[in-house]
Amino acid sequence: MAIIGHIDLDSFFASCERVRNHDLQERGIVICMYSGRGGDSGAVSTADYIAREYGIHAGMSIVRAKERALDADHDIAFLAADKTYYKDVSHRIRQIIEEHADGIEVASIDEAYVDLSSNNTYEEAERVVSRIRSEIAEQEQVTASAGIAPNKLVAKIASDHDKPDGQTVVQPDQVGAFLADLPVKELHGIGPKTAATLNEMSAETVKDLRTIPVQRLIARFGETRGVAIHDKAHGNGAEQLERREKKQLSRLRTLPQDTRNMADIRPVIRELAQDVHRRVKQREIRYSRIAVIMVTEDLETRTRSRTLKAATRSGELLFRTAEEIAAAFLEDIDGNVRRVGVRVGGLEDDTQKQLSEF
Ligand code: TTP
Ligand code: MG
Repeated sequence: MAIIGHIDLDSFFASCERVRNHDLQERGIVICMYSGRGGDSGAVSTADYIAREYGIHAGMSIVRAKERALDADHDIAFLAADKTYYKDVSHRIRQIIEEHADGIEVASIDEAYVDLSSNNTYEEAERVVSRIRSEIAEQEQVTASAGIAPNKLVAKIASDHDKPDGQTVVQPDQVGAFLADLPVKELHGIGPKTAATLNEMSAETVKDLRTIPVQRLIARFGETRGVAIHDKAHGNGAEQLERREKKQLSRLRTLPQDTRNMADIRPVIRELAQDVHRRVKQREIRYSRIAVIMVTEDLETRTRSRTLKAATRSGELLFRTAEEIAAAFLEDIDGNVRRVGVRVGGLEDDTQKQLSEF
């Protein structure tokens, strides 16, 4: 059975600005997309959770937001959006997520679905998501909220349930109750126009919507859309992510303590190699490049790789090679190592299984 996670970063653009500007620690933040027509012409891109308390939100005109800020008890900073910077942060966060999940579907600059189905229980899936969120917070100082549910539709709604910095689990038998009292517009894919029509049909909440026979929805919205709305009301959504194959697979781990002793690092490399190898087997692929990643105590990330003569799916070769790379790599690193990682690249389908064994 599928277990899907949805991870959405909290007031993303504003959070990014707070990370790089210490003057903003205590202030509210509004990120603006200026129209280029001069003055304050333009719209609010996002507001942080302080500014939201004063009714400032995405989509509002900057002029209006500034009016509200005047009446606020907080000092609120207005900043122009810097998309290039947010994309960099987003990209790094995506890599953190990829290290933990079997599959990822990036839905926007600040949200991604993750496939957690290889976990046996919701408890295990929850632990994986907690770890992803704490690594994002630790490495990028940005908080994320998450939903864990049987499909994408419910996971997305669940990630919004306890924002900011929250995590909500909706197990299959809880889906009905979880959705029941939500306004219909909260169902992803039901826009304001459809919601208004449904309200006219006296469906305010999802629970109301469930009482409308599918035939009536089809008569009103057409076959495809009518069925889709009916499905959403019952919490039925996609259980599979859109497949975007990863070009490499990696696992990283923070060492129990900073060290440059190979005897401490070797067992971690072995575990990481086993983890990566497990996923290589699951995906029925072969790899032709092996890399070791080392994050030093001053948080610099360095990578060293080796290309094999032929693609393989051997786990033993992966461990041995990663170990060799790591030992040589340590010679070139000053000071201690904080995190290590193992990565495979040059991935291809394992169509010639027998030949590739060695
Ligand atoms: P959202 O995830 O919708 O919003 P958010 O991350 O700011 O806040 P939340 O904590 O509720 O998730 O959007 C992600 C980013 O996309 C947001 O930081 C800024 C940008 N964005 C716009 O530029 N315009 C918009 O209208 C919206 C909604 C978002
Ligand atoms: Mg967000």
